[in-house]
Amino acid sequence: MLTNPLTKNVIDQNIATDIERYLGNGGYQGWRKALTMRPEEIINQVKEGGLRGRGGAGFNTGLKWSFVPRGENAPRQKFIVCNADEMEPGTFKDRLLMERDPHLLLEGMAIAAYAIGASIGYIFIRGEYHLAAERLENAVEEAKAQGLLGSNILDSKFTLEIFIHRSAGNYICGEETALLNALEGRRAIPRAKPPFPQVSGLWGKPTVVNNVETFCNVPHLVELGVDWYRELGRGQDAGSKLFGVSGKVKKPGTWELPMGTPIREIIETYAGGMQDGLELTGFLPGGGSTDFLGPEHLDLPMDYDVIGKAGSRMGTGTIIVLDNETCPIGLVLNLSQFFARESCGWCTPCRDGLPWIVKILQRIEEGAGLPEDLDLLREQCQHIGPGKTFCALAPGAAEPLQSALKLYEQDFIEHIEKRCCPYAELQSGKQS
Ligand code: L3W
Repeated sequence: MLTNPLTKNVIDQNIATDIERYLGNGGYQGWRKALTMRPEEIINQVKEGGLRGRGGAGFNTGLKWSFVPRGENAPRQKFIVCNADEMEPGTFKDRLLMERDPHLLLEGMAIAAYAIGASIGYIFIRGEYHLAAERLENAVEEAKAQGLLGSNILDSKFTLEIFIHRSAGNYICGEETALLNALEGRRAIPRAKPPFPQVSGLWGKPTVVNNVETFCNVPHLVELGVDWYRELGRGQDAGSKLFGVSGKVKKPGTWELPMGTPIREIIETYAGGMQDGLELTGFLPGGGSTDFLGPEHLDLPMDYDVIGKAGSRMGTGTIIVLDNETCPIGLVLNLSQFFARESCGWCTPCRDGLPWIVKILQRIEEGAGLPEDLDLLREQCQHIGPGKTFCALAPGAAEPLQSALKLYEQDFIEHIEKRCCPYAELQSGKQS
């Protein structure tokens, strides 16, 4: 059985950057099969397969597609859009898929476009991802030359043109409605939801936006079926997932593993465990905008709802580990600086709240913190939390901070009482 459907080309180093190799590996079979199916059948299969959005939110993909209006009264023009603006701190999974298996993404997008009735697709790609963008551009030309994209695809009368759009660069462009504004040439600020893009998206037309990895799951799910796909998962969730680990582990990296793989197994077996002499004190399970979990959570399976119930989010599934020699306040400061810089500035709590948080964290880290700073930070987390801002950027930024204030409270207190960063002392002691 094919156990690593997404990364068979990546893991085996059998990189399928050209269409001949991709076809040789069984590529575009899902697309050929999809063209023999009715669009509703495909949507149901993806829904029942249990594929959930791999960009961070975990929304059911088939359900999302089913919201696109159909029938005579629906707008004729619809769009399919790939969110390839991978900028979440600690997240490096979509780049690998695009660089090493660009046709897999195109195939997934083509199936999605056919299912929702879109004739135009855009891949909105992070500006720094030059190699991925070049390989995708080349892949589009190759697929067109083989009649797999373009007009009257494989004599089906279905037409799809896919364009690669390089981002001018801003984290907020990864928010789906800001991304649509950027594609339209407007200022990249989020739009109010509802209406959701599936109903009113690009230029007001029905639009489905999915993450790179989400699209890459679709060809195999359609080709091999619901049961096969569901059985790939080890826990509650279906399919496989690219999990990553960064931080002071022996072998940081990205691996395709079954959904529901325990966190301990990912860190110890695949990432080789902590570097010698270091202990894990906590981790962010899915990128920089998730809540810290402690060592007592290491045996949890990586499933969306399980991690949610534990008080965090699986997010992008890319774990950032923290060790006993790295300052948790320094880490949260670094993340907060990123989120403050990347705020689009549209709403006040995010625009003004994040720089204020940075200032407070900075003075604590530099040994100038005040005892009342902890309450001030907790209050700020409330002001930028869910429902207080226009989009998920600021609530996401609050997650590592609010959880660090619980898990690492003693560290905050020590910084303030000792008027220094004890971890900096530790490092300088080691060097002398
Ligand atoms: C119709 C409803 N559609 C939700 C759709 C919605 C969207 C998807 C998820 O943020 C998170 C964020 C980051 N009717 C719907 C509906 N939808 N309810 O479902 O929606 P939502 O609002 O749950 O999330 P979001 O605003 O898309 C995504 C977090 O992911 N994240 C960020 C990752 C960043 C990258 C990157 O760098 N590219 O991946 C990581 O954790 O913080 O919380 O399509 O339309 N009632």
